[in-house]
Amino acid sequence: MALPDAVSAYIALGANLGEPRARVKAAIETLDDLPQTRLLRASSLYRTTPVGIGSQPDFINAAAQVETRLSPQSLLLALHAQEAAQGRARGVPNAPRTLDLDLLLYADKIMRTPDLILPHPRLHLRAFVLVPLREIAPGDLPIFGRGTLAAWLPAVYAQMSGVTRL
Ligand code: PH2
Ligand code: MG
Ligand code: MG
Repeated sequence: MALPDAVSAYIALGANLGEPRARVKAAIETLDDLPQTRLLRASSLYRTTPVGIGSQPDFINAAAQVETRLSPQSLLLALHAQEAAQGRARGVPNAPRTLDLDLLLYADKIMRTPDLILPHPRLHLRAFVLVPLREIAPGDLPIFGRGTLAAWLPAVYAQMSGVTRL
């Protein structure tokens, strides 16, 4: 890795308000500008049907891998700052959003605090996360304590028709 002592982290990107395609593209590039952090890989953009939040506009989703020297908490704060910079209003859970940046995996870290759960607690249940992630990560990527990335894909088979690669 180019940053000494850096670790790999995976981030899910999503947007369904404003200009979601442009926002997700811009957000991917911004990941490379975060302190102590470099963008390693980014998936294609996907148009996805909303999951678990009723009737909303379709989402644009993507996944990215970074290497970072930030702690998980610092990385999360940097992602939240980026959401705010792109105009996201927080407050109403699951309201349509201009930009959602979720920390999926941070090295092999398993943690549970009020602010951050790693791995992301719903990552293995969502095709809009697993499909972009599979594009940039190996199938044997461990989703810690819950098997591999490839092993989880069949579990979201029913959602696959709602995920279109752009
Ligand atoms: N994010 C959610 C809830 N539902 N559905 C899709 N398709 N894409 C998302 O990014 C998404 C969702 C909560 O963050
Ligand atoms: Mg989310
Ligand atoms: Mg979020």
